[in-house]
Amino acid sequence: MKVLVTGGAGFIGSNFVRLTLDERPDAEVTVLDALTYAGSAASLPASDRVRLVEGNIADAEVVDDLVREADVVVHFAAESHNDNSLDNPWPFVQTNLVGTFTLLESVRRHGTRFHHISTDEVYGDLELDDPAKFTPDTPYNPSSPYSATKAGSDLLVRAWVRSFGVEATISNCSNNYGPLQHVEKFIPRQITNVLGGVRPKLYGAGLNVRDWIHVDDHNSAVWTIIDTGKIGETYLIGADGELDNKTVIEMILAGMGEPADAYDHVSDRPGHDMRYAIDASKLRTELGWEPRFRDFAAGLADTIAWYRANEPWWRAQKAAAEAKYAKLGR
Ligand code: NAD
Ligand code: TDX
Repeated sequence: MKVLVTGGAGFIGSNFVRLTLDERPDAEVTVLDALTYAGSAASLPASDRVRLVEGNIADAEVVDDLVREADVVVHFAAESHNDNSLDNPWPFVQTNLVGTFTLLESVRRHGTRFHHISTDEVYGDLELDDPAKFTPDTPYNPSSPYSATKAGSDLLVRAWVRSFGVEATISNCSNNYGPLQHVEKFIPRQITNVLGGVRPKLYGAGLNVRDWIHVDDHNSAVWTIIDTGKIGETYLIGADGELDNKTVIEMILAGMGEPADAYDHVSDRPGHDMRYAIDASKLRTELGWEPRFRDFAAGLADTIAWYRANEPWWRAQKAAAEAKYAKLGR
């Protein structure tokens, strides 16, 4: 099976490539990745079953050559960070919308199976005391330029399925954690701060809730959907991992041997979504998927250990990421 993975040099994509090599002996992987600030060839495993092509998903010629030879396209590539989208939305429009459009036109031409990776943020946010969770029927209501462009990309996929018969599925997942995540994101930012003797930074009061899932659980669900999902359907991926940000920072500090209050409150993110929560019952009941990582504290301890052991991987990103935050006052 020839698998084309867009964005495979980023956090979730590179973990997807690893999982695929481990669990799919018949798979050969081509990664198409622009190697932006968020992507790194060093995140990919060395294997003669993996080929990295440096290129842009909005480049129709490059895309078409690779789609022509693929059995399935798994589309992770995106501009993925909310804070960056609030600072400069243009790359989000270009990659998330134009890039997804370019891929859709190519899979349409070649009749190739397509799986689109998206986010729970397309649904906006929930109140802290709302008993509801997001379901596939929740109306789209994105808050940031990032989530608006992801919402738009989902709608493009739906239109290409309905109007052109493209064989696509969509998944919307909650917040991922695990190894190889860029240090701009919440958990790795705080771990690498502590490793560098800097206090973690909590936005606002830190009451915002995220629904954490281990990256390998996200990726095992993606394979379940590719194998057994129904064309045209949307599946929500989550593992019932709701925690507020203050609790997560305290867990990181405790896990690293620091006092639980050794962090700073910084200014809040504009338009900051309060709570995300996923109801994954469609994926569980219709496709029989179950998460394997059910203990967040244990998964977090492994993630801390990974960043401790892999400073050469993250050190180069850290200064640039913190310089961006300094400009934003966060
Ligand atoms: P990431 O920023 O770590 O990786 C994105 C990758 O895409 C990078 O390797 C980057 O170089 C590449 N890329 C960016 N623009 C490109 C372009 N124009 N052409 C080719 N490659 C390009 O992101 P991530 O956290 O791994 O997220 C992957 C996908 O999963 C995204 O679609 C994101 O919206 C979605 N998602 C992420 C989360 C999360 O918690 N991180 C949760 C749900 C969904
Ligand atoms: O230093 C920080 N302090 C802080 O309190 C950072 C970087 C973040 N936060 C807060 C903001 C959020 O409430 O932590 C929470 C998580 O922040 P991010 O890691 O930036 O993630 P989020 O904005 O929730 O979006 C993530 O999950 C959904 C991914 O970045 C998206 O790509 C995915 O779609």
